[in-house]
Amino acid sequence: MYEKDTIISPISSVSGASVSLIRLSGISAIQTVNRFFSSVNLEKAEGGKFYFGKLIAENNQVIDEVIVYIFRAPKSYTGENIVEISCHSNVFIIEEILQLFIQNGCRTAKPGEFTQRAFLNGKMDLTQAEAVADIISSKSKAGVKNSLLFLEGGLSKKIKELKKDIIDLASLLELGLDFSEENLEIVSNDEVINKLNILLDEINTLIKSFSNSRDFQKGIEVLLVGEPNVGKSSLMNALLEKDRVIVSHIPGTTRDIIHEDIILEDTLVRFIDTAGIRITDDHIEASGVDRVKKLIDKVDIVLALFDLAEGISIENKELLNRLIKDKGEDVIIIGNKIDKKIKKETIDFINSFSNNKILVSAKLSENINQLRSAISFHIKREIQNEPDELILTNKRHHNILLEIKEKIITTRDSFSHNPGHEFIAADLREIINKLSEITGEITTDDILNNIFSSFCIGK
Ligand SMILES: Nc1nc2c(ncn2[C@@H]2O[C@H](COP(=O)(O)OP(=O)(O)OP(=O)(O)O)[C@@H](O)[C@H]2O)c(=O)[nH]1
Ligand SMILES: [Mg+2]
Repeated sequence: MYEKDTIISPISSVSGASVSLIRLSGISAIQTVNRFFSSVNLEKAEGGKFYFGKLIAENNQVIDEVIVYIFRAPKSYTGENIVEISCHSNVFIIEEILQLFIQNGCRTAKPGEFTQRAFLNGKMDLTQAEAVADIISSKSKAGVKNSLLFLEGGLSKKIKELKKDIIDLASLLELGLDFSEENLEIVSNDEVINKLNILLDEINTLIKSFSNSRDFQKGIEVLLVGEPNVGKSSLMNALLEKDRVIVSHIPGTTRDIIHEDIILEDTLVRFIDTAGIRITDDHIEASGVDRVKKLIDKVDIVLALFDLAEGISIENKELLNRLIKDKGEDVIIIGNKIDKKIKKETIDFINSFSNNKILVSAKLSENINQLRSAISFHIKREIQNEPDELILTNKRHHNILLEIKEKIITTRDSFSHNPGHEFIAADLREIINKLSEITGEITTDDILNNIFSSFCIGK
């Protein structure tokens, strides 16, 4: 059981919006807000309706004009009494409202605590609660759509069906035991093996879908690398269509890692500009370069830039060779400054690679659309935008399913070696329990705390 105190938190983001939402959930939510609400008696007010009025502090000062929405238990997100206050989106107002209620008996909600209460009150199972966090954090439209399938109970339904199949099988086996003296075969050994194989196929399908899910949640990261002054920051600005990064003719202008997000192909794409890669005595630049090398491993696409008007150092040639060895087709080679006189040696070097190559002028925004198309192509290849069936995105589900897969295999193999029906019942029970861990029917406080603490505040 959980503490039944009343919790409070902002549930909308503050910056830039005109209205913010604050939620109170718990037994005294309605009563607490009512003490400071000007227009109607909320304790007598109907649930499922909103009420306009002023929030007035204890010193009779008006904090804000607000709209208050009442949800009465159990017809609410958490299953408890909920009050949601729409106030003007201003940090001072939001802070004053929070403080008012905290000083009057509420407690700040922990990350994920609203959803945790919804789970504990039987409003949703664990896979649905996890889907709430996934929808919010998803960095592609496909990811959102997929997480919505989980919120609707897609995985829960699948788990329920699998459990029913195992329970049916266990019942038949038990019946077989009852009639074993009469030599009456209720279920043949082949049938048992066959049913376990079907179950294994279903589990394998779910497990396989996990490998496609990586970019759903994460989005795509595109890293710009190259020697100082090749035009990385200029290209970043051209891609973003705004002057986001400082550009100058002085090599080593960019010292830090700068990123900016745009949406391409219904996916959040993060462009990351970096310090030019060069062996240097300058400590700051050297540490920047170190960070770039770490980033290369982690990103989806690397744009390797070269200045077509300059020659290429041996070091840089080695760098590109290494980059392509590590990242393969995920490296797009960019020859920049086509508006200048091009050096043959440089273009020949670039052409010696089979990777995708694009010649651009970052400064004049030439061929930038061609580069965008190449990035789009990569995204489409990575992210299946219309997932027709459930794609597993959650590591916890994946790990449990891997355990179940192993258990089914050992159960099947030991059954085929020794079809003694007594042992298999315990094995099947174990598989059912593992499936119940996914939906949270069987769980521990530690597991729950671990899941919900990874949520953001206000979820
Ligand atoms: N002619 C021409 N000049 C360019 C082009 N792209 C960039 N430049 C110039 O090259 C210089 C360096 O550009 P930046 O974008 O700052 O280069 P960078 O790779 O970010 O440099 P660092 O941050 O120092 O590593 C600037 O003077 C730019 O105006 C281009 O396509 N054509
Ligand atoms: Mg730069």
